[in-house]
Amino acid sequence: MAVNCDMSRRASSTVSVDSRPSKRIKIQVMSSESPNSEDNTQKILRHPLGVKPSGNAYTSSRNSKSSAGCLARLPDELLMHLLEYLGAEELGILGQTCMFLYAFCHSDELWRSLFVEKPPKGFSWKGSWRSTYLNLDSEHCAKVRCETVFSDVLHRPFFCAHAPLRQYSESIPKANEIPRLFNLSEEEYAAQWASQPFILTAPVKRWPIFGSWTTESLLRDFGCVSFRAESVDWPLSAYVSYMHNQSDESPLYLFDRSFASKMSLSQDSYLPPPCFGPDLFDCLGSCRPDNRWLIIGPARSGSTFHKDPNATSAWNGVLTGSKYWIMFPSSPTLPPPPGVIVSDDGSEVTSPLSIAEYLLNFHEIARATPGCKEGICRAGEVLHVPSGWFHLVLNLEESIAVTQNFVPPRRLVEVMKFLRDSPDQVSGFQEDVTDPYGLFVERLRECHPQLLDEAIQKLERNDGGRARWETITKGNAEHESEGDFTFGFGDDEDNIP
Ligand SMILES: O=C(O)CCC(=O)C(=O)O
Ligand SMILES: [Fe+2]
Repeated sequence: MAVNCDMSRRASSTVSVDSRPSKRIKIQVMSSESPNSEDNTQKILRHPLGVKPSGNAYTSSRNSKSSAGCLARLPDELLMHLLEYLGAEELGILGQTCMFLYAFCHSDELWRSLFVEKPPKGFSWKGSWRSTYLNLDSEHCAKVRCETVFSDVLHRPFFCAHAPLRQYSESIPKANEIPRLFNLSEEEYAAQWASQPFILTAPVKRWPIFGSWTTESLLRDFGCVSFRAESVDWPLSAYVSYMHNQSDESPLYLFDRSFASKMSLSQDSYLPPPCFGPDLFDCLGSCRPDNRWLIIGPARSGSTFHKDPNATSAWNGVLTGSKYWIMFPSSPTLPPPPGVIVSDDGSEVTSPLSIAEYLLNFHEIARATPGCKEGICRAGEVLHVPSGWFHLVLNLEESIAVTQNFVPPRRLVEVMKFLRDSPDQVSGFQEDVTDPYGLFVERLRECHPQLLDEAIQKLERNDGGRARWETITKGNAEHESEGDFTFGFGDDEDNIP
């Protein structure tokens, strides 16, 4: 009998391994629980090749690993890393040598990497990365049973690709709920909400594209247009056929910043919800960094924990489907969300686990962590992401959304500080913009001189605070009790709900 063990695996990959070898299969649920029960994480899923979790080796009289020759001496993680260096032909040959290596060489994540590195021209999606890369129809895919292969490296991604996730979006504790409002005025946003997450239920329903953009209508009108999905550019028709027939642990996510020109969108196809007011990056004109994206993905796709670029704020309007959000404020004195690692200088946010693995391992502790905010943004609603907030997003169903990043006057100082103090982390500007901070200050001086003056004063006050903080913390041990002094922009207390 297969047992699902909760072993940790792959320490670093952000793209996850998926071992499904061919077309979508119906997963057998080998449990007495009702198939509709949401508490399914303990249910035992059968891997398409019959691979079982490592722990099962202890009760089995046979273990195929022993026939893998000297490769059997390697831990599975290392073997998988080695296989990442092989090409398609080598994987094919090695995979024919024994059942154990057959299972490893079928790992779909290996084939996903090969595909992404060098996409075959004019491919059609065949249900798995391997069969698409090799242009194999399912009837031409051998199905070798690998019942005596025991490997978490192969089984865990499969388990994560199928473990029910919807339950994590349910029973949100009252204190964690992201407020859901009908609408806000510009004044209300500036006065009370610029540093808080919230969901608005009115504005998106007024967009001309709301109701008219569905997967089917986009496929009809833009099927031949290529969109960016992570590191590949695919015609929408190829992406939709992938989306409808895949079972990756981390499904490829369409995230395209040039959609408006590709789709010849008119100015009024959608408008930013008015409450967000002016976007101060507008004064950069054509030099502004990327600021809007079309997002399409299947259920279980989404975004792992991150903060938005350049300390900008964002809104994310859902046109179809629904998204579960879990968010945390950040500040120099707050730890990052559980399971998220931030480098000392704050420049790198590492969230090494897939969304499924994160939810399986960290959701409970994340939900109980002070500051945690959660909510479901449904079709016709828009969610506000305040500058600097960590967020993880899970599509509960196939979803289409539009997101836009902006600089509201109330968060100008954060953006200026980021551009000034973290130039190596600034992103999205064209290469010829060599000094984003200098350019922004210059343009603000022309367009919003008063806002600039106020922001510079706050920055200077903050710099003074920082200098004082550094004096206190550097070798001045008798002042250590002042260690709870924090520097901020005066508004920062509203960062913490
Ligand atoms: O829809 C998503 O996956 C979230 C995108 C995102 O991170 C954002 O809008 O800031
Ligand atoms: Fe984001």
